[in-house]
Amino acid sequence: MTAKICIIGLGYIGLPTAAVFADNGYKVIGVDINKEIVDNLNKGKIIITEPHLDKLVRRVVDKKNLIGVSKPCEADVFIICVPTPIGENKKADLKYVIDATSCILPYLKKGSVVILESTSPVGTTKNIIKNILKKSNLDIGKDVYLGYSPERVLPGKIIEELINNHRVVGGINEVSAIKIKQLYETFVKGEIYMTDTDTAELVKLIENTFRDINIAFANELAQICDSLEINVWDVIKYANKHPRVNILNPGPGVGGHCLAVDPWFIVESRPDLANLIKLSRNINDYMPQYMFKLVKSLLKDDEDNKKITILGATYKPDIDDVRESPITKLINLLKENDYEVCVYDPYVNNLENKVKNLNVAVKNSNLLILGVGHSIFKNIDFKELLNLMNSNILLDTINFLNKEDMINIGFKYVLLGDKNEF
Ligand code: SAJ
Repeated sequence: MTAKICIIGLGYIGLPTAAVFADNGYKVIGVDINKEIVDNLNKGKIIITEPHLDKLVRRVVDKKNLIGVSKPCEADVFIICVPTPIGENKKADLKYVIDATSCILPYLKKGSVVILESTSPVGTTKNIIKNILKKSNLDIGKDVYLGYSPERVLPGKIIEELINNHRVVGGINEVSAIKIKQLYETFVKGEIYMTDTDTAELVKLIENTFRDINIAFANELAQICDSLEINVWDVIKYANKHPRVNILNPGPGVGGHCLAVDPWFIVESRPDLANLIKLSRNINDYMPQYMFKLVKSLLKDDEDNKKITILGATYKPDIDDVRESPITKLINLLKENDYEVCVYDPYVNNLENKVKNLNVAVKNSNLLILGVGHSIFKNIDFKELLNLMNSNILLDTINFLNKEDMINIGFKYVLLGDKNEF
């Protein structure tokens, strides 16, 4: 008989995971404390934007393979996919993980499998989760199998990557790792590597930390190039022609709920040793302020030059997610300093200062900022926008636009990391 799976947390990871398991014949119960998510799910609808997810969810809900509920229930497998935010102190807040684990206690039985998917500090599965599960009086590792199985999916490509990426599974013992591997093998086409839970937790953290450090390097280079009057984009392009060099792109900062958060979990474990990791986080976190300084210098602190229009507010292109977005941080800095900010982002609904009509957002603007490179922005008629503006200054934070084209239209084109003096 096919196992019944209970997935706790129906966010960006839990919902796609639930849908993919359901599509592979499992009876899946999706649990979320957010009533809107659950009610929509039971109507076959989703409230996030993610390619192919809507159709998949509709299909599995119609087949009754996936249902949404607000509390966990009896099942064979429990997968915890709840958020692990950081607090003001930059330490992981494990409240949701602890609550979710406690909630499944009454439903544990001999043979149950418990899997943590949430990105967590090293030791969370082996210490915190295991200790809570022990309250069931079952032998954790023998009666109940426990492990950590992190996702690696890229927002915008979640379904594709859920199925095709390799996976690392950590068990609190070998039999737990084998059980979990067997479960994911039903849909994962990549390799599944087995290890212990501490290793799997650190692997997940260092993947995002590796990327964060590399982006910090690019962001530091952008600042150095501005001051040396060299174009950072050319520097990176030519350096990357070396067979063993692959520098990432600078930008207005690093957002999302992964790169901007996960490295802190390593710093939390070893603050005395995680120097490079911490420094990189701080470099990336500084970028919205660097953008703000650049904006101030472009507008020359003139009282009459206060209207700024920003295109894009999400943390990266072609998604609707604004979590930790560097552009929303820049918006706040500008507002705190009395700039009038209009934001145009067709992907985001609930956003302060959002103006739905692009022309209205741009009218009488003193500065146009390209914050996010949504593909649809390629279709914008920038000449028309220039005619509506009160100035001709265009700040491209991501090297999205063609410099020559913009100059030919009549813009004063300013690019992050391209000889900006301030
Ligand atoms: N960014 C840059 N420069 C770059 C690349 C990205 O500034 O060259 C910025 C983006 O604009 C964005 C942030 O970094 O603000 C993060 O974007 P991302 O596309 O690098 O990653 P995420 O956060 O959408 O997804 C990451 C992925 N991790 C890695 O690539 C190592 C994904 O595979 C993980 O599953 C996901 O985190 C997660 O859930 O942990």
